[in-house]
Amino acid sequence: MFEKVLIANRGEIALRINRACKEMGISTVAIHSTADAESMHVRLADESVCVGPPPAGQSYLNIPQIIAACEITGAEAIHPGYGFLSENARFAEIVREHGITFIGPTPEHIRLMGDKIAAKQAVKELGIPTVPGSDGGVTSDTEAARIAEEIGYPVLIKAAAGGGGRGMKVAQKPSDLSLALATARSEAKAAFGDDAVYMEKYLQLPRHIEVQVLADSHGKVLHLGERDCSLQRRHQKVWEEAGSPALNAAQREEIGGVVTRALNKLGYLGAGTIEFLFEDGRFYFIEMNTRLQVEHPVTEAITGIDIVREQIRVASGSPLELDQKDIVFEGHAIECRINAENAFTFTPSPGTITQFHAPGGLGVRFDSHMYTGYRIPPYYDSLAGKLIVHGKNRNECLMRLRRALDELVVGGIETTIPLFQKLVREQDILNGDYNIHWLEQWLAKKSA
Ligand code: MV4
Repeated sequence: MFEKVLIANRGEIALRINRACKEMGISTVAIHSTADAESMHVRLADESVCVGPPPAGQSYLNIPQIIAACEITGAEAIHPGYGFLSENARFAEIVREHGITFIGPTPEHIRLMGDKIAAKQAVKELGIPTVPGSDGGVTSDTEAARIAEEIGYPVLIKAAAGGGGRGMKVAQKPSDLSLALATARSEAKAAFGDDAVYMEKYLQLPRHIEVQVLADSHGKVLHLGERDCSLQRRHQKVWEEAGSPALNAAQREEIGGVVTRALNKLGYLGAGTIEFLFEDGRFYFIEMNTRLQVEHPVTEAITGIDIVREQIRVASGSPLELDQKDIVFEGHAIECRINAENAFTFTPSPGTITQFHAPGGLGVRFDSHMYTGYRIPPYYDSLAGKLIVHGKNRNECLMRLRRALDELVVGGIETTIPLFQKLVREQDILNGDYNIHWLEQWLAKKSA
């Protein structure tokens, strides 16, 4: 096992990783920008290294500085968290070339899943269901038109280098196709420096359901069930649940089995998430994330498994101790992302926290780097905390969530707390009856 790990991240996730390390007897090194010198992640780590000025490009993304911080402190491994360098294959490669362990999958698997065309092709061959569409990229209008006729309209043009919703264009009918293709290509070129695009049938009212996996270096792959992340706005998840209100145990086992068999054949290592659209009882692969995700705690709540601990263990070569049959899903969990933003316009609201009180009690977890007097800097994302609530069943979970939201106090900045106060009282939410468009439609109705 590692003696010292460097945490290449900030905010709540840096604290989360620090906690796992401490419980494993591992010393920790925090990195931080000059804007984060007073951050909780710096205070809680054993050592810290300032890696640059506030802009992430010069600090949290500054690869030479991060490698130097490892060498100076003698850290043997780097946990990248989410965002920043977590899915940068070149970074994982550089880390490896310096004899440091990257806590995550191989650079090859990160690179494969970063290319959405190659990823789709690979998982399809491994038996994962995909959305009907082009085999590989589309270049010409005639080719696009032929495929669209075959799969039927509406169709969606997606960027190979995209993901997270950037660079997508819908064509409702044949006369939309040429412009959709040209626009998608030029936007992809401008955003990613790569104009490769592919085509899929556009699914109109799906849910977003993702399956969590963990794999060791001894050929064992486990699935930890699914999360329903359909409640999102502009591709930012807002509320996540485990399990999905739309799945039963048999469907969970079925998709979990398909995914674990596929990743076993792929020789995958570490934690990963396979994202699906789910419509009319069928799963369609969209992307694979090769990192720890923001919403991992809902899976931890229903399985009792510390996903970060397992990431560190498998990265060091230890085998997963559990078997699939030992993984039992207990109750229901919901996470609400507490952002430093206006609850209904989502306008960022950085500033000083003048009052803070975290909720507690049975089944309540609050992951946050906030404290009274902390100044949320304007340079990074607005996630200030995550409220995770676990109950025996979904109904108990929802009632507990109402109670926990009433206990939570964050003063001095605007937060998304009022949004959740409303959502936990909406009939569709109480019924679990929502899809990827529900939240934006609800917000549009509210502001009308
Ligand atoms: C789709 C889709 C409908 N049909 N693919 C958006 C993010 C990217 N990861 C994939 N996305 C979508 N792909 C087909 N064939 C609708 C979306 C989509 C979406 C997906 C998940 C969560 C929220 C979303 C919001 C809008 C569109």
